[in-house]
Amino acid sequence: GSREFHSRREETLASMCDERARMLQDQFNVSMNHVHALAILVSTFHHGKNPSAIDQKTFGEYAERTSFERPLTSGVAYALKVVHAEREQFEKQHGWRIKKMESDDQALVQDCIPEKLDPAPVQDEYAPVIFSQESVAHIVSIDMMSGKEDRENILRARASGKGVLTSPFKLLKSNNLGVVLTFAVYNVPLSPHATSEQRIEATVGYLGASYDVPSLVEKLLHQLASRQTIVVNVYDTTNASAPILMYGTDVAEDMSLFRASNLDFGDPMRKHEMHCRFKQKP
Ligand code: WA2
Repeated sequence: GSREFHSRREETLASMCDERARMLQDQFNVSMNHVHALAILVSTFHHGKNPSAIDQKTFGEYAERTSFERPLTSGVAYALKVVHAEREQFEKQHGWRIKKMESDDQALVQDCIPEKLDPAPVQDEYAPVIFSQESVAHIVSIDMMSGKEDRENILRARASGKGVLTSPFKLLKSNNLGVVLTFAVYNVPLSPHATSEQRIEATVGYLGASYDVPSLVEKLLHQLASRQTIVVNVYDTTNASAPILMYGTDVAEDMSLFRASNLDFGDPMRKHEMHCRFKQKP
């Protein structure tokens, strides 16, 4: 009867949605592990060797050649922790000023032409990007602590020692919403029981990856059949009363059959869900 038909449809939708959510979550988890390994690479071969065995060219090539290991990421970069007393020496050594992300002309920031950005105003400390994959070369020299989402991520990453995620925000040089994943790099191996003060003290930099969510989810779903069958949306549901749409087009909550599958991106501070519907009404 129609009830049986309805529950069959419900089961089909649930299993299709759960499968897609699981695929996205697994790909995210794989790339998160590789970003973590890159943080250890920088710790070992940049901070652990004198002279360093990594420069921009080496980092860029290695990042590019291993990008197949990080599905869903649009690029990786490394920002150094620089305290104010070291700023002048740092800028001399690199031959450029530390830039700030904010500007009176927001278009300059979004287009991200570092030569046109203002030098960072005096701060206790900075996080200028020194190494990057070619795809995010436009953030080199920018102080990542001068952007709200990047700054919060940096502070949380170094105090926790875990990989942490931003809320969705508009990435530089992109028209889409994305998220940034950050791991802190420490100058000594820390015990899992180290306090956050010990972690902050031992911090030397921040390895981050950016995820351009809409284009990357699109790529993932494209590989699957069923694109004709279901509509997929991805939300950041950290604030349950104000979910943020990260992928798809928002539809007014109608009463049609829909499934919410949980997505675990490994940061307990953030919640995500995949919502699926059938395209055709029965
Ligand atoms: N990476 C790429 N595009 C961005 C961005 C970012 N952050 N922020 C805004 N647009 C080097 O956590 C350290 C990367 C930040 C890492």
